[in-house]
Amino acid sequence: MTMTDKLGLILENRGPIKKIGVLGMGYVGIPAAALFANSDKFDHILGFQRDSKSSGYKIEMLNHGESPLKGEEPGLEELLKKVVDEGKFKCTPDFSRISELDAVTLAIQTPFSDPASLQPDFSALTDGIRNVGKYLKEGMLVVLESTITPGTTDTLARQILEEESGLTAGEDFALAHAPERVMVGRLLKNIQEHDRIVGGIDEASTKRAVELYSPVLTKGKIIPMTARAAEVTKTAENTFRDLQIAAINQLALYCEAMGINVYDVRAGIDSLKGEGITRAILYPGAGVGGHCLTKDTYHLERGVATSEGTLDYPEDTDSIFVLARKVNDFMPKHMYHLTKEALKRIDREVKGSKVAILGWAFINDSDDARNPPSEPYRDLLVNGGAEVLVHDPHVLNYPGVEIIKDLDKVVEGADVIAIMTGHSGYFELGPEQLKQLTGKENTIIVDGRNVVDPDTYISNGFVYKGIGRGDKNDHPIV
Ligand code: SAJ
Repeated sequence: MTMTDKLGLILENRGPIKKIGVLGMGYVGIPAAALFANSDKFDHILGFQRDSKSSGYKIEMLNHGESPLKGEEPGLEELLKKVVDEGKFKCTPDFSRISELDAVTLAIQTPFSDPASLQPDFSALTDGIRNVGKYLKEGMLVVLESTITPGTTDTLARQILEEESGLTAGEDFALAHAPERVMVGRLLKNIQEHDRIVGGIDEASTKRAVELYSPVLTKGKIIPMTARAAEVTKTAENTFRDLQIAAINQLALYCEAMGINVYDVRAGIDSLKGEGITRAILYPGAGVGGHCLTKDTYHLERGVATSEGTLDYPEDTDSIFVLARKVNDFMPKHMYHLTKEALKRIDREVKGSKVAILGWAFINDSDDARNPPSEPYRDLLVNGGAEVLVHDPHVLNYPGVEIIKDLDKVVEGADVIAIMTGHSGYFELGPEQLKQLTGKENTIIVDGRNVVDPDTYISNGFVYKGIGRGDKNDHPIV
């Protein structure tokens, strides 16, 4: 009897999955746990959260049916209240209760401590896996939902779980990777409607993981594959998105140098419809932030660097994926260069100027400020001797940076207004209103998200700079 047959038998004898645990009560774990609890296929869901100083507060909030996630998450608050009131979901710091469960998922952050040396910081993930290993029982399923370096499920995770439990993966317990594909602001919708990649270390593990995720999908379908293929799928889909953004950012820089409007070019390219995704063209901007695109390339790079096989790749040639990272990481610096050039046009310099940054969140209409492109831009200005104030309608606070809600206070007396995030409210702003606040004859506006109409601002005496707007960036100053 093969290992997987033995596991298949154990899982069959154990019966259908009824009790599930979710480790990591964050943007991925909380909606996932709520949807598991809302399914009549499952009896009871435990959310595991360490009772730490920084995030222990989540336990009580969740057990009152309240979402600790900031920002708008349609349907989540109601669903949490429902499943808590029904007694189907409970949050606990007691990891020993893992032993009473049929399946456990881990949705824990996997940042990179040093992208250059491709060193990820797996400390939180490893702690979580070790906690599961301690209470792992025969016939249980363990699923990693975090985005991880290809190979992690079948090496690091397997080793720790076997070490802690004394059991064998693929023989005594099932192990799989089912990467999250959620975006803030639509967490529940994404989990239910996106297809779900599910990859086990063996067939029995894949089959068991398919049983776990099928009930929560509405429009999405399950796409089964091996654990490593699932790891590559996730890291590669974000790497491809980052590459697509880098391509349009590079084109935007070219358009500036050639004195043309990147949005004309984009509309032109975009007109060649059909025949698949390759013709999809994204949007240039002030940078790429967030917890995903900024690191998943390095997970993919580390995956191939640590794989057993030999990579056949042109000699002395950088990975285009890493180059894409460098182009996207350059965009906040480009915003700084545009700001300097604009100040020079009115015989001013960064030193002593007052800059109003509009937008700290990494993405529009969200409070998510993980790896915000605004931060390197602000650092360059502050190091250059500018006084910088930051406005964001959604972000509550950020270490070392005062986030001001009063836009007038931020723009008042400013020499430069820099738009770093495309929040909807900024599209409502007008040149007269802003000019009144700055009180300047020639206020500078640097648009990093194509929010304002250059001509409207230029005709009101603004000095305009926009990413990709080579057709306007050297306009005559009115
Ligand atoms: N951005 C641009 N131009 C664009 C699109 C985005 O400059 O055309 C910038 C955004 O301003 C932001 C950053 O890129 O700073 C990331 O934006 P995003 O829309 O990719 O948002 P994420 O990182 O939250 O979501 C991505 C998504 N991945 C893919 O679409 C392949 C999402 O589906 C994933 O679930 C998520 O990563 C994740 O958690 O991995």
